Amino acid sequence: MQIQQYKKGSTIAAIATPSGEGAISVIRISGPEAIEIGEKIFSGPVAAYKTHTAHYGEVRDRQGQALDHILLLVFRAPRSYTGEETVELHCHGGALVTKRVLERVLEAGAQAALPGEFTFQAFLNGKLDLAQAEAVQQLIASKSEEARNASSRQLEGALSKRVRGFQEELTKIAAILEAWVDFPEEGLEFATMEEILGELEEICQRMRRLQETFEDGKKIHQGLSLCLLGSPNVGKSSLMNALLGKERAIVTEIAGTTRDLIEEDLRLSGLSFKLIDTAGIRETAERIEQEGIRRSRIAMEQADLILLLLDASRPLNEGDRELLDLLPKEKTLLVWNKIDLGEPPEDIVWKQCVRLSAKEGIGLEQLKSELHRMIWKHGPPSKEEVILSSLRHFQALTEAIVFCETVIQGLRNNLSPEFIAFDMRSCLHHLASILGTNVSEDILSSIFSQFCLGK
Ligand SMILES: Nc1nc2c(ncn2[C@@H]2O[C@H](COP(=O)(O)OP(=O)(O)OP(=O)(O)O)[C@@H](O)[C@H]2O)c(=O)[nH]1
Ligand SMILES: [Mg+2]
Repeated sequence: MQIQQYKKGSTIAAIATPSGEGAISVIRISGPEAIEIGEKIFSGPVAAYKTHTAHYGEVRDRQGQALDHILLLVFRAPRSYTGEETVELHCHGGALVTKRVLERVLEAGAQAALPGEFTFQAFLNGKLDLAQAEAVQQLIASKSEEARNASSRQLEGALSKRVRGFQEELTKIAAILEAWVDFPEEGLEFATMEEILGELEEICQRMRRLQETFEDGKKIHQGLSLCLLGSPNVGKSSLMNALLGKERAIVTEIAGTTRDLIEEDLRLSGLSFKLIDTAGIRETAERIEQEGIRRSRIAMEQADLILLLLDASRPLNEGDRELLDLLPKEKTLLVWNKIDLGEPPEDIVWKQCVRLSAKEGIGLEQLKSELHRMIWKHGPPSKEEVILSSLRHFQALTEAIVFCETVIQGLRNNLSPEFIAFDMRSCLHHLASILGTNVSEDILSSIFSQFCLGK
């Protein structure tokens, strides 16, 4: 979808609730003619209603026949989500009823809204900046408590406020630099130069700290993949089932039971995980199993975290040792399984290690807390912290930092003021793009097209 398809200045309508049967469905109408359309289809005097009031009545077809008994809400511009005149119809939740009411609204003059079009109206009207608009969709798509919290903070404007803070401070410095361009012969006073450098260094440092939060942001918003790996029969599928709390994967005493990747969503300590069970890795001539093992190796490379399972009830075999050598230590947690049957050998040294029994459900809590420690090496972010969550913001901030550093270098090396002022403008330009003040239609299209219909 392209942003050009949005019908600027017209009145749009869509069903804002999910399809299917429910207690109520909400149809949203937004734009200059929303009130007029409300008048046409409703039994009461919509134009006379005060803003933020609710009214019970009938939606009527052209012949005056009642289509549904509804609650109509009025939000007069600019005090609405979109900043436009807005009418919401809360109808009975059947798919058919809702569809009929929407058809009536369209017949009365509204245009069918495209995905994200309401939020785009809000953005155009300055109700939300771009970072906040992006947070709307992120909030809706949140799969974990941490993601919900971070999106909600961004929607409230925490990130925007931080970015605006950088903008304000840098704009002051930019003004001094621009004046210098105009009157170069007067030069910059030594004291001013030192002050400017000091301030720039400090702002740059704060921007870098925000940039670093992107690592946490990715974990929070995209979740993490967690891959179970090991020789056949060590209990990978048993551990998957134990973590999920259901018999998802087939477990037997036969080595080579799992032959394909099995993926399931899992929520642990406020984060969302993709848990992947794999085929046990060993030398085999069996074709299906070979293919399964090939997939295990790919999953292993792509996983954010690996649980390497070893059987504590038997001595290590060659396959186990190969995996121990092969796996990247940083992202691998060593799991001694079947401790109900025996004690693990003591000569294996591994930084991150737990002992458990998948079958008896022993040690699962330790596994979870060890994972938590691996994920948040420096402790989890606090609820108040502003966390960068989108790649777009990360890239823009990175550019801004690079230009800020170039300005610092330029000042140190006595570069001509035009160049320095130019770099400063570029730095500000990239910061502004986070808030959406100067982004291209393509970028807007790619952001708003990810929205759901009716939002
Ligand atoms: N005693 C005991 N047996 C276990 C434990 N975990 C798994 N088992 C048994 O070990 C056997 C293999 O378990 P699976 O979970 O199928 O092992 P796997 O690693 O998925 O095996 P493949 O899919 O063949 O690679 C089964 O008989 C399980 O019941 C445990 O903690 N204690
Ligand atoms: Mg298995």
